[in-house]
This record gives sequence, C-alpha cells and structure tokens, in this order.
Amino acid sequence: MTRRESDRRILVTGFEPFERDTVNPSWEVARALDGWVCEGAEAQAVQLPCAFGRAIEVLDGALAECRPTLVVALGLAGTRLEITPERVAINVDDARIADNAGGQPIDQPVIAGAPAAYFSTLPIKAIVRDMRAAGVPASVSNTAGTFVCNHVFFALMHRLATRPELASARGGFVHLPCLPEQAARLAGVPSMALATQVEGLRTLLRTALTVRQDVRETGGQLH
Ligand code: PCA
Repeated sequence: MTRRESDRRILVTGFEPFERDTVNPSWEVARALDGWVCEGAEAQAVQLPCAFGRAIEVLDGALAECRPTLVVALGLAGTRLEITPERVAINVDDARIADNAGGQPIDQPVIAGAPAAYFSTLPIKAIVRDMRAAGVPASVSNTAGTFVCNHVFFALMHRLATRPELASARGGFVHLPCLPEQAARLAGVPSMALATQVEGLRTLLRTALTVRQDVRETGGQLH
C-alpha cells in the first residue's frame, strides 16, 4: 500500500466476511471506492479482519500510512433495511458470537480508562438527507452494537480525539445491509444492491467533505 499524493486523503475500511459467510458488503463497497477522487481527495480502501484487537492493529497501520483527513469505517449489519450512519460508539466489547479468531470478550472495555462513548464526527443528518435525495435508503442508527464494528468505531474515535496528527480528521462508522446474493441464501433478510450501496457511500463522502456544520433534523427513535 503506497500513500496517495493528493493533500486530502480518505480512508475507507471494510471487513472480511464473518459468521461463516463468504462475502461482506462492507469490503465490496470499500474496494469499489478505492482510488475514487472526491473533492480533490482520493479514497484508499483497507480491509480489516473481523477479530477483536487485531482489527484495531490493522486500522492503526492504515491510519499511520494513509494519514487521512476523513475516515469512514464500514461494516455489515445483516438485519438493517437501509444504509445507517452510526451516531455513537460505546466503550464496551460484548460478543454474542465468536469473532474470526475465536475471541468472544464479554463486558470488557474497548480501551480501559477511555470515555464511555464518542459521537461520530461525520455530519450524519446531512448524510442521511443527501443519500435519500440521491435515491438511496438511509437512516441514522443510534447503536453500532457491541461486536467488532463498535470496537473499531470506538478505537477510531478515540484515536481521532487523542492523536495530534489526526486532530483535524473527521471520522465515523456506517453499517450496511446485506447484498441480494446474501439475502437469497439466508432468506427473510432485507438487502440492497451493491451499486446502490456504492452510490450511497459516494454521496456520504461528498457530504462529509463539504458540509462542516450538520443540519438539525430529527434522526431519533422512540426505542
Ligand atoms: N459486521 C460486524 C463485524 C464485522 C461486520 O462487518 C459488526 O456489526 O460488528
């Protein structure tokens, strides 16, 4: 992986497949965006292992190498109906299933001594508005769960909040629905075509690079 030469760089991460699946839309979307130039910034895709601890190590390597001004981490949430920018990362690992390395932490902090939570620094409301305007179903999500996605999201936000070299970078996490090929195998789960997901992420990157102040419109849920 060689560092791209434009002065603004975007790091997009996606995960390898997990839970015995053979594909993960988060990596398919990330790699479709690799090399895409948006607002003068070039996207670089990096795949993360679906393993507690190791995923953060790979993320750290990518942050050091890419030195991004925007970081968008992607993951699959197999029951989601829409593309869902996450609002908040919490400092908890609590795995319902084992990760790809057999790890299954229960009620452990992602980072001991770190705050309980961090908010995404992406303009999530503007992103949802712009994705919908582009014809891509999207909603704010108020939980990224407690598995490897939240783990990476929390570690990313802690690094953006505490590392001087990343002080001006924005970042966040986005959960994606299944691809149609997965839904056809699993039966009974919602899905979204890869091209639609990629279009949604292009919109997201454009909005994240151009909208400084998020819009004030509801993205809340009653439960
Ligand atoms: N989704 C899982 C981990 C990897 C992925 O793509 C999650 O939501 O935690």
